[in-house]
Amino acid sequence: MLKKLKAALGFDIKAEAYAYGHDPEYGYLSAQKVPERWVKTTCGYCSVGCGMVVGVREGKIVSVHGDQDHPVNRGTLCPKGLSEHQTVASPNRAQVPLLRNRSGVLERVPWEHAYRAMVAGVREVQARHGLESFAVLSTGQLVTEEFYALGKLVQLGFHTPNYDGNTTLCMSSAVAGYKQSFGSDGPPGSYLGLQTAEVVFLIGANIADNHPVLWHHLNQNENRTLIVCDPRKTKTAMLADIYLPIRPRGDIDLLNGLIHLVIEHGYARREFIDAHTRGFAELEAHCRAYPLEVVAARTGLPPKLIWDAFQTIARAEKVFFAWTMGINHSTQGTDAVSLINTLALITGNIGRTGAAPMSITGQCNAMGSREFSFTSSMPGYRKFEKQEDRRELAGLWGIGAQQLPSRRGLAYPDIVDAILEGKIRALWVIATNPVLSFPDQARLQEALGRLDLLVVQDGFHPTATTELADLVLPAAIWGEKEGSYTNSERRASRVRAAVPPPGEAKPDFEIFLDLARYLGVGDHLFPGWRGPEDAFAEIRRVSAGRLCDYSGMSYAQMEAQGGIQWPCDEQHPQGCDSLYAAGIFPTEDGRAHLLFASAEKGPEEVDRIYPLLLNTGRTVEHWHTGTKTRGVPILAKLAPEAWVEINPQTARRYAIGPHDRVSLISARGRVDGLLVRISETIGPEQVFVPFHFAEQCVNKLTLPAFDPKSREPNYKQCAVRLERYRQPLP
Ligand SMILES: Nc1nc2c(c(=O)[nH]1)N[C@H]1C(S)=C(S)[C@@H](COP(=O)(O)OP(=O)(O)OC[C@H]3O[C@@H](n4cnc5c(=O)[nH]c(N)nc54)[C@H](O)[C@@H]3O)O[C@H]1N2
Ligand SMILES: Nc1nc2c(c(=O)[nH]1)N[C@H]1C(S)=C(S)[C@@H](COP(=O)(O)OP(=O)(O)OC[C@H]3O[C@@H](n4cnc5c(=O)[nH]c(N)nc54)[C@H](O)[C@@H]3O)O[C@H]1N2
Ligand code: SF4
Ligand SMILES: [Mo]
Repeated sequence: MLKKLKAALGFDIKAEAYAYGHDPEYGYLSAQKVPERWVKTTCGYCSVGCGMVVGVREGKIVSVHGDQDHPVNRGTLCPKGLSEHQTVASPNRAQVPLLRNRSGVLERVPWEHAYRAMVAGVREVQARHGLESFAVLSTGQLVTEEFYALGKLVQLGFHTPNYDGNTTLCMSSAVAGYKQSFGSDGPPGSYLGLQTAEVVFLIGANIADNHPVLWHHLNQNENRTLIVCDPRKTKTAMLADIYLPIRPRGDIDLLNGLIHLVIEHGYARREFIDAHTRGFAELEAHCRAYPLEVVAARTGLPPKLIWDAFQTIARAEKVFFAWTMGINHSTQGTDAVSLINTLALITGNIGRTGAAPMSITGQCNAMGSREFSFTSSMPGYRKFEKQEDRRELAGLWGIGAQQLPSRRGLAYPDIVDAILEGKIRALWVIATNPVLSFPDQARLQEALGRLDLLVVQDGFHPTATTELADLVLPAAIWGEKEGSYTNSERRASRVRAAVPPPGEAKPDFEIFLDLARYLGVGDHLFPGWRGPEDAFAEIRRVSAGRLCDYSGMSYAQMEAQGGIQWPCDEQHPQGCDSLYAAGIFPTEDGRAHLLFASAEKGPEEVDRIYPLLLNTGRTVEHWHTGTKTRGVPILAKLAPEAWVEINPQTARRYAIGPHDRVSLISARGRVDGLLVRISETIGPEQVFVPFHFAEQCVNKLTLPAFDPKSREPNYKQCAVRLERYRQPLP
C-alpha cells in the first residue's frame, strides 16, 4: 500500500512525513532522526517570527517543530518553517571562499586570501574613482547584530554612504509613508490587534500564502469582520467577509473615497483629530473630489461594496489596517501608505490594541535592518540630516560628529544607475539575489557586467548572483548562527546556532569582524567584541531613549518571554504592544500629519501590443528566489515550477486550455514555457506569475519604475503580451 502511494505521489511519504513528523514520538520513523538535544530559535523565513525548536543529532539538524510557548505561533508553523532544517543540509550550500582566476574560473582560496583580495580590490577602486565608487547591497535576512556591525563597517570602515538593502525592494514605501505621517518609522500595532479588532482590513496582503501563521491570530477573533482588498481573489480574499476586487492601482482612489465618506457622514473623530493631528481642513477639501460614484468608476468596485466597507470601518471601535506589497510595490506606494495612515487617524484607530495602521513586513529581520543597519537612516532611527542625531550618536561611539555622513547614500535602484553610469565600480552583495529579484533583469545584468569587482556573500552557491561574482564569501545561515531577529510587531526574538556551518563557511558576523581587521579598523569599530552579544550590548546603549528602544532587553529575557516588543526600557520592562498610546507623535509639533494624494497614471499601461497587465508575487511553498526552498524536497514537489494564472475569458480569447504552455513578452524581455492555470482568481485583463523560479524569471519582464520618495520598484503592474508556446521547454 505504502509503495503504491509512494509511486502515485512520486515521493516517499515516510521521508516527507518526517519533515512534518517533528515530534520525538515520531522518532520510530527513523531511529537516526531522534534528536539528542533541542535548541530554541526563531524561523528564518518570514516576518511573522515564529518560535521553533530544532532537534539536533550527531551535529546535524534532524527536525523542527513549533515552540508551544512562543506567543507568536503557540506551536504552529507553516510548510516552510516545518521543513527549514532541510535547507541547512542542502547540497548547494556555499562552503569555501572562491576567487575568479585569470581564466575566469571561480577557484577555491583560503579565507585570508579572500579577505586580502577583497580589501585590496575595494581600495584600488576607491583610490582610482573615489570612496563612493564602492557600494553595498544587503538584506532583511541577517541577525540584527550583523546589521549593526555591517553598518559601522561600511560607513566608518569603507567610508562609503552608498549602502542599501533589498528592503528597498520590499517596504521602503511603508518606511517613507510612516515617516511622512508620524515623523518616524515604526509599525504602531501588533498581532494582538488581529485577535482583538472588530474589523481587520487587509490591503494588498495575501497572508494565507505569505504570513500563514497570522491566520491563527485572526481565527482567535470570532467577532471580527475581515475586509480584503486585492485585484486577485487570493486564498486570503476567499476567506473575507467583504472582498473588494479592486482594479490594479485603484487603492489611492478607494482610500480617498473612504476618507470622504467618513468625513461627509460625520464619523471623523473630531476630538482626536483636533488634539493630535494637523491638516484636516486641507484633507476635507481634497477628498470632496471623491464622491462614491467617481470612486466606484475608477476602482471598478460596485458602489454598494464600497459603502459596506465604509460602514463597517466607520462604525467599529477598533479597526486594524494591515497592508503589504499590493500597496508598497508601486510608484505611488509611499502616498498610498500615508493615505492608510490618514484613514486610521481620522477614525481614531491608533495607539490602542486592535486599532492601528500596520505594515506587515516581509523578511525575518527586515525590522532589524530598518532600525540598526545604517542604510536609509542611522542606528536607532536617527536621521542623517539632523545635526542633533549625528552629535548624539557620535558621542555614544566616541567619535567626532563630522565622521558621520550628513545625508543618506544612493538607494538600491540608484546604485544600479550609478553602476551603469560608471560612477560605482565595485559592489558587495550580502544575502540577496538581485539576478532574479530586481526588476528589468537585462538592465541589471548589464550593470553587474560593468563592475570591476563584484563580491557576493551568500549561504548558497551557485546562485544566479554568486555565479557572476569575482569573489564568493560562504556564509552560515539560519540554524548556524547567533543573534536576534525582530518581527513585524517589533518583537525581538533569539536566534540560536544549533549546528556549525558547513565546510569553511562562517557567520556573517565573523566575516564582518574579520574584514574590519584586514582593513585595520577592527579595534576602532569593534573594540573587544567577541560575538553578537557584544553588538547587542551596544545596540541597547545606542537605542536607549529612542522610539526603537532596546535598552531594557536581554537575551535571557527574550528566551524566557519568547521575544520582547520594543520600546523596552525601565518604564516598560516587558515591552510595548502599541505605539503612540498618548497620541503624541515624533514630529516637530508632536502631531500626526493627515496627508493625502491623488492617483497618477501607472508607469506602464496596456496597449494593443501588450494588452495584459502582469501582476507578480508569491506562493506559500517558496521563498523568493528559491535558494532555500527549491532544494527542500516536499516544497519542490508541491510547487515544482512557475505558472501563469489566466482568467477563463482570456483563455478562451487565446484558445488556451488548462496545462498548455505560453510565453509572456514585455517591452523588456520574454519568459517562455509558463504552465497555464485557468482560474477566476484573476481578472480578464490581468495575469499573475510568482517570482520564485530562475528558469522562468518574471523579472525579465518587469519594469524599472520606482516610487520617487521611497525608491521602491513597481513590481505589481507591467504590460505584457501572451503567446502560445509549443517548443520543448527552455
Ligand atoms: N511563502 C512566502 N511567504 C513570504 C515570502 C515568500 O517569498 N514566500 N516573502 C516574504 C516577503 S519578503 C514579503 S515582502 C511578503 C509579501 O507578502 P504579500 O504582500 O502578501 O505578497 P505578494 O504576493 O507579493 O503581494 C500581495 C498581494 O498584492 C496584490 N496586489 C497586486 N496589485 C495590487 C493593487 O494594485 N492593489 C492591491 N490592493 N493589491 C494588489 C497581489 O495580487 C497579491 O495578492 O511575504 C513574506 N512571506
Ligand atoms: N517580480 C517581483 N520581484 C520581487 C518581488 C515581487 O513581489 N515580484 N518581491 C520583492 C521583495 S518584497 C523582496 S524582499 C525581494 C527578495 O529578493 P532577494 O533578497 O534577492 O531574495 P532571496 O531569495 O531571499 O535572497 C536572499 C539570498 O540570501 C541568501 N542567504 C540566506 N540566508 C543568509 C545568511 O544568513 N547570510 C548570507 N550571507 N546569505 C544568506 C540566500 O541564499 C539568497 O541567495 O524580491 C523582490 N522582488
Ligand atoms: S509563518 Fe513565517 S515565520 Fe512562521 S513558520 Fe511560516 S515562514 Fe516561518
Ligand atoms: Mo519583501
